[in-house]
Amino acid sequence: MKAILITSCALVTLAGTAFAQTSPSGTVSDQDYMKRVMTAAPSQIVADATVVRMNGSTMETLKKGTNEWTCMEANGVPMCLDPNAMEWAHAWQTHGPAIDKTGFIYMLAGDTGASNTDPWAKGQTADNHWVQTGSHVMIVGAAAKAMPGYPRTADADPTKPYVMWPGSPYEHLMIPVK
Ligand SMILES: [Cu+2]
Repeated sequence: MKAILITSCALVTLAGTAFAQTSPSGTVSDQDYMKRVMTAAPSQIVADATVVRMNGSTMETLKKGTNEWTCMEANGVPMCLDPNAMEWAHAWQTHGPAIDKTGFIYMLAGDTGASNTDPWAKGQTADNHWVQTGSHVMIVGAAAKAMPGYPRTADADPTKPYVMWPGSPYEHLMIPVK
C-alpha cells in the first residue's frame, strides 16, 4: 500500500516537471503508451514491470507487474524507477528532505531537457542552464552524493556522466549509456 501511495504521489507531481515539457499524451492509446514506455528500460525488465499512466489527475495501472520496477511516461518521457527512486522522486517533488537510500532510474529513451540548476523549472530560460540528455540511467539518493569525481558544474556535458542539480538535496548522477 505504501508503494502504491508513493507511486501515486510521484506520478501526480512528476507530470509537469523538469523531466519534460512536451507531448501531452491524451490522444495516445494505452497500447501505444505501453509501447513507448517499453523503450525506457531493457525488455526483460519492462516485461515484468508495473506500468502506470496518468489519466487527468488519476493514476491508472495499465499492467500490474511482478518485479520491483514501475514504468511510466511523465510528459512524454518514458522511465522505469525502482522503489527507492520512487521515494526520491516524491522527496524532490514535495521539496522534502533528501532520502538516505540509493535509487536507480532507467531513461534509455533519453529526455527532452531539464534545467541543471533548478529542480523545479518548467521550461528553458536564458539562465537556467538547460541540458538535454540522450539515452541514460540515473543514480539518485545517498550513493550519488558519495561518488566523487563527476563534474558538478552548472553547464553539463550531457554526453558524459555528470551531476544534475549539484549542491541541491536532489543532486543525482546522470550516466549516458550510448
Ligand atoms: Cu533522467
